[in-house]
Amino acid sequence: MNDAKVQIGVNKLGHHVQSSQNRLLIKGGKVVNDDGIQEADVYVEGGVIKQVGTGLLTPGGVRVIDAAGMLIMPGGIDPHTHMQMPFMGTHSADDFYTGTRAALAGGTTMIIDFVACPRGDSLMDWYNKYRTWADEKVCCDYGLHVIVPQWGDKTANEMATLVKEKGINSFKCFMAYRNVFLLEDDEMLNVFQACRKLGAVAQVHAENGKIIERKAEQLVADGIRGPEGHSYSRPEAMEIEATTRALAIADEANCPLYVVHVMSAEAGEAISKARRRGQVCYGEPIAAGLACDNSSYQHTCWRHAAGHVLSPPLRDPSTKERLWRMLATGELTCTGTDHCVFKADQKALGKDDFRRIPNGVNGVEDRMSVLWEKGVETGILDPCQFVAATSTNAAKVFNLYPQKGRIAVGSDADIVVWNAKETRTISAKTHHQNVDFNIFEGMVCHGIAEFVISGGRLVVDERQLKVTQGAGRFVPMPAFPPYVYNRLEKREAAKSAGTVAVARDAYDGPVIDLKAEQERQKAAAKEQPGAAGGGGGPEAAAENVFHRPPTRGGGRHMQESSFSLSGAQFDDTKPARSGIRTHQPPGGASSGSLW
Ligand code: URQ
Ligand code: ZN
Ligand code: ZN
Repeated sequence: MNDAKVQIGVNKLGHHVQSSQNRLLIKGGKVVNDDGIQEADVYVEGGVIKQVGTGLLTPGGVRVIDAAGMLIMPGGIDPHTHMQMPFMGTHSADDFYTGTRAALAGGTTMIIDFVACPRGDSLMDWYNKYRTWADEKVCCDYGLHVIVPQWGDKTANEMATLVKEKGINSFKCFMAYRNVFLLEDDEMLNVFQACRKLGAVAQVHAENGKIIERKAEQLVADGIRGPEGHSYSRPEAMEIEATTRALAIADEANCPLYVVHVMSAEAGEAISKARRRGQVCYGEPIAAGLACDNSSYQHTCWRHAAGHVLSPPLRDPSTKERLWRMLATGELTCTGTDHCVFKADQKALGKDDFRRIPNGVNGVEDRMSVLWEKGVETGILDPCQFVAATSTNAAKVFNLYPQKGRIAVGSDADIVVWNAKETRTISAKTHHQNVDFNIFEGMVCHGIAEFVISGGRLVVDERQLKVTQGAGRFVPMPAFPPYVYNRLEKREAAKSAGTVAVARDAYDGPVIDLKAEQERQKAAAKEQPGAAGGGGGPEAAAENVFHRPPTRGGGRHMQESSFSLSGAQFDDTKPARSGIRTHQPPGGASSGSLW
């Protein structure tokens, strides 16, 4: 891990006191926003962008940054990181200091991490814990999403407090990791409904965790214990199924849904289809999924293969291309990293059993370069789309825009001066992430963060890191992001306009007496040959083949065969019926109970 110049506590001075050290004029570059590129200078003072244009008049004592031939872009926002997260018996190795320092080195000026509250614990306690951990360590601004591992009155109340008082506007549900995070469908519906009411964005880790668990058990029983088992146990179908289910549940709750780490192209397509149907939902591919594939799980070096273990796992090599296309067309919205690193000795917890390998890979430092190289250098994205995918869209979805995600007067001075002409080679030997492995090892990338400005402070100066521990701020994310909720509210109103009770005359005919009907059926069953105390013979034997109880209509259970060895049919002994009587007539059943 590279060393950096570290200052501690300078941020505790107010911005006004620091401003004399933080008057910056970025000159001679091209300003890139998601909606256009212009040749302009940018003047920064007191942590805020004060002027954008040419021929700017600026006060004396200004540090001039020469951006000739370079791009001036909004700093990256990584909406998906896990710093110092307690997980699988250990905790991720990058803490809020090393992780945000690495982020800045790569041109990312804000992270949104996850409060990882385990099942049974209080969301509020864990939120406070994360704030304490992060506030004293972060080198750049940060926000928090909150994981909801259970449902109940307390959860509902805590969610409300977090939104109304604590700057939280998004909650994540896990469909995997049983007994720790996994939520059942009805619990998820409750969380989504609560999000809708509070104006929050629901997020989901979409994998069918229970089926995966069974598959993993079987693989281990069959002797597959290496990291390849991680990939075999989590087939793409489990991600597609869970994504589709989550979308359906979110639609039912009229809740916006953000699907994190979309690793499967078909899962991405499910999101895209839902968007085309009008659903307010978003998909987030991550740098790993856009640049790596599942061949790494076949690597004969255990460390190498285990180093790529994350969930959902990397997919086949054709997936990357499809994810990229969906990002380019806007079918997928943001890019994150799911940065969650574990060193070799931590990954080794699973050396004899892949189920114990802590899940997670690096990316917070690498994302901007990897995406530039794989996305812009290949002609899939233009620089404006790059800005949208790495910064602006996340700012919009999580209600940080235009404070973040834009180079404009009044926006926070979170800026990267990007040198797209030069290349660097990614390596664990030179990166700043606190881990001895890099999934992008050896990748040569155009795009270097030549200068990075975070909250108006120059934190990367001609590629040299000069971070300040604790200088970053917690950025509250307000409820009801307009980018998300404006359309959702209209759509919800249009949807509910179609759900009206039909005016009709009340039914005043007879209603079946279910109790009497049951008694009658019981009596009839006793009369039948083969019933206890009734007749015997071959027909009775044939009847006994059908050992499942009859359906409520007295018919054969659909999972039973209608074939019997004697040639007798299930309903041979039943009187023929002239028609089918339905218990749920069109217009609804007359009783409140299902059966
Ligand atoms: O699932 C996640 O997001 C975390 C907890 C671990 N990282 C990973 O494997 N994707
Ligand atoms: Zn996840
Ligand atoms: Zn994650």
